[in-house]
Amino acid sequence: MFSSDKKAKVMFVNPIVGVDEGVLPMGPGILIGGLRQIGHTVKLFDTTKYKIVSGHREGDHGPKEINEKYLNFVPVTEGYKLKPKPMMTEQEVLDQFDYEVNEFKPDVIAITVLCSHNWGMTKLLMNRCTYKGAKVILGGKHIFTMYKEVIKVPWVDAVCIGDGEISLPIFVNRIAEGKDYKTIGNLWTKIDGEITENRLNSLLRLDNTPYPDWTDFDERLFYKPFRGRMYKYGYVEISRGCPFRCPYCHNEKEHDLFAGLGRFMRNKPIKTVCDEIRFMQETYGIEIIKFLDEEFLAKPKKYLTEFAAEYKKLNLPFLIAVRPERMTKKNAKLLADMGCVQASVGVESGNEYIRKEIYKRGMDNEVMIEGFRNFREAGINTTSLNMIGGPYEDAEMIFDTIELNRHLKADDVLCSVFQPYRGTSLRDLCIKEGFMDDKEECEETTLENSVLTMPQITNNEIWGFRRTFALYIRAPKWLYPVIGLYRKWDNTFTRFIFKILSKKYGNRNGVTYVGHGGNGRGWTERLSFSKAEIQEQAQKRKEMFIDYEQSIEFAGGFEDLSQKEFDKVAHKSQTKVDPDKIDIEKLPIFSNNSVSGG
Ligand code: B12
Ligand code: SF4
Repeated sequence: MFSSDKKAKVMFVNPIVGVDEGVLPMGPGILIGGLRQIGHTVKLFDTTKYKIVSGHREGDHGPKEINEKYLNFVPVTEGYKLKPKPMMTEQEVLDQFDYEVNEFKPDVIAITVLCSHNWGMTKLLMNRCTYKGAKVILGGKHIFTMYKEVIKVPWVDAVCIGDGEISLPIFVNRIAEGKDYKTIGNLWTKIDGEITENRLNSLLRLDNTPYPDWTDFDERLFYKPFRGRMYKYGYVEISRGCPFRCPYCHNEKEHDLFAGLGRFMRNKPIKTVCDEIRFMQETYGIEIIKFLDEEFLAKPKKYLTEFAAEYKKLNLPFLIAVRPERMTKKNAKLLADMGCVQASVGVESGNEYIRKEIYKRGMDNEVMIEGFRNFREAGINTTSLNMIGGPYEDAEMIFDTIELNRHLKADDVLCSVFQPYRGTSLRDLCIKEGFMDDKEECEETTLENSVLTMPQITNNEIWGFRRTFALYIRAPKWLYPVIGLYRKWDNTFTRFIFKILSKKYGNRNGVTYVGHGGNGRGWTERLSFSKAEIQEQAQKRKEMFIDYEQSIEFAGGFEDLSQKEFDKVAHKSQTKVDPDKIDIEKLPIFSNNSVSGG
C-alpha cells in the first residue's frame, strides 16, 4: 500500500489577479496531478477564468489600460481566434467561490500564493467563504516570505515552506484518514490555536515530480501570442532555483531559508524533461514551449549540450529567460540551433550605480549591448526587462536605462515598477531609509504603482516614465520634449500626442508596435476533455510515476522521526558536512546529490 486508502475532496484555489492573460500554472498543475495520482478528488477554482471588471484591482492603472496603452507588443492578427472571457465583478467572483465551495464541501482547501499580489485576493476569497468544514493549507513563493505571519491568520491551518509535492499529499492523506496533521516536514501547522514549527525537508529532486495536470484549467490559458500570432503553449520546468542572489528577488531569501538542505539549483534529468514534453504534445497538442527556469543558461555545460541534442529531436520552438552576461556568441548559437525563438533578459537598469551597487548586478553596459547583438545575429528575438523606481533612483538615472535600451535594440521592451517584496534585502533598505512602512504588502503588480515615497522622485513621475518608456526608446531624440509632455501631464491633449507618436514610431516591420497589447485576445471553444480521456491521462501519469507514490509513503513514515534523528539523516549542510558521508539512498527523492547549476 503506497498511499492512504481513504480519499479526500480537495478544492484547489489559484487566486491570480492583475494579469489579463495568465498562463498555465506549473505549481498548481503538479500538485493537482500528484493528488489525483494518489486517488484524491480535486476541484479547481481559478480566478483567471474570469475577467474581473470591478473591485480593488480595477482603475486607471489596471491591466487592461496597461496592456492596451503602454506595452509595446505586436498585435495579434494570425492564429487562433478566441472567445472573450466571462466578465464578473470582484464581488461576483467571491460569491461564485462561496457557492462552489458549499456545493463541493471539500475536506481541504489548498491555495497557491505565487506572489504578494495574490495574497489580497486570497484574503477576500476566504473571508467571503461561509463553508467551515475544510482544513485550509497555503503554499507558493509568497508564503515562503511570510509564513510566520500567515499561520496566525484565523482561517489558516497549515502553511507550506518550500516544495509541496510531498508535504501536500501527506497533509491530505492525514485529513482523509482522520489522523493528526501536526508533524509534517515543510509545514507549519496549527491545531486548536497551537502552532507547530516543523523542520524543512531536504530540497526535492526533480527526478520524479508528477506531470502537471491542466485538464481543469480554462482552455484559454494554453494560448498566448508570439510576434503577432496566437500559439498553443506548453510550460516546462527543467530546473528549480537560481544561483544568483539579486537583492530584489525571492531567490535571495530562498538561498538563506533552504541553506543546508541540499543543492538549491536542481535540474531534471534530460530524459524526464523530454518525456514530459512528448506527453504534452500528445495530450494537449502544444506548438511552442515556454521554459519557466529563472535563468535558463544556469546549467552545467555538459547538461546543456546533451539537453540541446535531445531537445532538437522534438522540433518545437521555445522561449526562455536569461541573464545578459550569458548571451555569448556560443550560447546564442547553441540556443538558436535548438529552436530558441525568444529570450527575456533582465536588464533592470542602464545606470551603472543603480545596477551594480543597488541591484548587485555586476555586468557592464557594453556586455549587455554585445549580448543582445549576439542573440539578434543568431535570429533570437529579445525582450528587455527593465525596472524603474528603485531606491535612490532619480529621473536622470531612468533616462540612462532608456539610453541603454536604444543601444540594445531589443524586439520588445517591458518596463516594470520596482516592488520591495517581502524577504528581500532591498525591502529592508527601503524600510531603513523611511521610503516605506513595514506593513506594506506590495499588492500592486510590477506594472502598477510604486509603493515607495522617496525624496528624489515622486510616484507620479515614476508612472509618467512607465507610460512613455517604450516610446522614448523608439522615437528620435529630438522628440523627447514632446514625449516629455505626456510623461509629465496625462490629459486629453497629451494622450492625443502619445497616440499619434505611437502610431508613427511604433510601426516596425509593418505591424503597429507601441500602444497595442490588448491583442484582440479572446478564447476558442473549450477543449472539453471527456471523462475517458481524463482517466486515460491519469493512468499514463500513474504508470510513469510509481516512484512518486513510494516517495510520499517514505516521507510520510519519515515524519515520525524526531528532529534530532531527522537531522542525522537528512538535514545536513552542503557546506558543513562532507557530501560523501551522506547516505542519500535513504532519501529517495531528496536532492543532496543533484546536478549543480551555473
Ligand atoms: C510563470 C510565472 C508567472 C506567470 C503565471 C504564474 C502562474 N499562474 O503560474 C505570469 C507570467 C502570469 C506571472 C506573473 C507575475 N509574476 Co511571476 N513567475 C512565474 C515563474 C517564472 C514560474 C512560477 C512557477 O511555475 N514555478 C515553478 C513551480 C513548481 O513552483 P511554485 O509555483 O513555487 O510551486 C511550488 C511551491 O511553491 C509549492 N506550492 C505552490 N502552491 C502551493 C499550494 C499549496 C497548498 C502547497 C501546500 C504548496 C504549494 O509547491 C509547488 C511545487 O513544489 C516564477 C519564478 C519561479 N521560477 O518560480 C515567477 C514569480 C513567481 N513571479 C513573480 C512576479 C513578481 C510576477 C509579477 C508580479 C510580474 C509583473 N510584472 O507583474 C506577475 C504577477 C501576476 C500575479 N498577479 O500573480 C515573482 C514573485 C516575487 C514575489 N516575492 O512575490 C517570481 C518569483 C519571479 C521572480 N524571480 O521574482 N508569473
Ligand atoms: S538572476 Fe533573476 S531569478 Fe536569479 S536571483 Fe537574479 S533576478 Fe532572481
